[in-house]
Amino acid sequence: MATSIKKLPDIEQVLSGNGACGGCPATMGLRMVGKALGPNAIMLLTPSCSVASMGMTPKLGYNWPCINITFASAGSSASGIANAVEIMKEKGRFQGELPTVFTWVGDGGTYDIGFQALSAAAERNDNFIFFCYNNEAYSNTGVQRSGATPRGTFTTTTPTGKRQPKKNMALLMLEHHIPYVATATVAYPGDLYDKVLKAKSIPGMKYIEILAPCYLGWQFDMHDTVQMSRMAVRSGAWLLWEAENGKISFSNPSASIISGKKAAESVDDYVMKQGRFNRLLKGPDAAQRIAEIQGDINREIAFMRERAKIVY
Ligand SMILES: Cc1ncc(C[n+]2csc(CCOP(=O)(O)OP(=O)(O)O)c2C)c(N)n1
Ligand code: SF4
Ligand SMILES: [Mg+2]
Repeated sequence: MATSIKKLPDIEQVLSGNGACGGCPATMGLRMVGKALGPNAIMLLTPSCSVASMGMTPKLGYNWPCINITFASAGSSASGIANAVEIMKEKGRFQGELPTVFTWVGDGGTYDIGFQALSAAAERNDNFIFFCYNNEAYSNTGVQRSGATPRGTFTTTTPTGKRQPKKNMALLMLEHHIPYVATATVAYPGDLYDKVLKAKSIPGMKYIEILAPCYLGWQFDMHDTVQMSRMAVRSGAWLLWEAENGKISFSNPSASIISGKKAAESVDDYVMKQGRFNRLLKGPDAAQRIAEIQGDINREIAFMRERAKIVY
C-alpha cells in the first residue's frame, strides 16, 4: 500500500512565492519529489515552465543547487554531474553522502528534443534520476504539440486536433534495460513519493514520468488539477506502473484495470471536461473522434497487460 499523504515528511524543497500558475501540476509533483529526495540533491532543468517558475538567484523557488541547461542536453549534462561528484568523492574532495543528481524536464525536453542524450545516458546506465513531468504539450511557449500529446488534442500547432497517438515513453526507457522505470501522477502523492524513495536507493539510471494535467494547455478550471489527474488514471488514459530490473507491476487503480477486476471508466467524461478535446467535438465527426481516443487507450491497456508478462 502506498504511503498515506498524512505520513509524508514535512520537509519542503519547493518554496512558496515561486512563479508557477495556481494549481500547477509540475510544482505539485516537484513538491512530492522533494519530500522523498530531501535537500542533498542537485537539480538540472531544461527550458520549460519549471524554469520560468523558479525565479533567479538569490531568490530561487527550489531549495537545491539548480543548473539550467540546454533543451537537448539533460541526459548528457546529468551524466557529467553524476560522474563528477563520484570522482570528487574518490579523490577525497567531497565529504559525506553523495547528493542525488536529478533532472526535471518537460515532455518536450524528454520525448522530442532531449531524447538522444537521454537514450545515450540510459544505455550507459549513468547514475541519476531522470524525471519527466508530462503536461502533454510545450506549455511554456503557448501550448504546442509534443510527442506526448494524445490524439485528438487541440494545440496551437494542431488546430484541427492532433492526428497521431502519443508515444509510450516510459516503455521506451524500459527497453533500455535500466534498473528502474516508473510512472506516477499528482493525484496519487503517496505512490509518487514511494517510487522516488525507491529510485533514490538504486544505483544506475532511473526514469520517472509524472503526468501533470496543466489547466492552461488542457483547458479546465485550475482548481481541478488533481481531479483531472485522478480521471486520467481511472479512465486508463494514464497507467500507474513501475519496473524494477525489468519486472513490471501496476499500482491501484491501474492494477485493477489491468487485471480486469475493475473496468476503466469511459473516456467521455474525461474528454468532455477538457477544452483541448471538447472544442473539436461539436462537429458531425464527434463520435468517431471520441472512438479514436478510446481506441488508443484500450490498445495501450491491452498492450501493457501483455508486456507485463515478459521479463528479460
Ligand atoms: C532549442 C530550443 N528550442 C526552443 C526553445 C523555446 N522553449 C522554451 S521552453 C519551451 C517549451 C518546453 O516544453 P516542455 O519541455 O514540455 O516543458 P513545459 O513548457 O511544458 O513545462 C520551448 C519550446 C528553447 N529554449 N530552446
Ligand atoms: S502553464 Fe501549466 S505547467 Fe506551466 S506553470 Fe502554468 S499550470 Fe504549470
Ligand atoms: Mg510540457
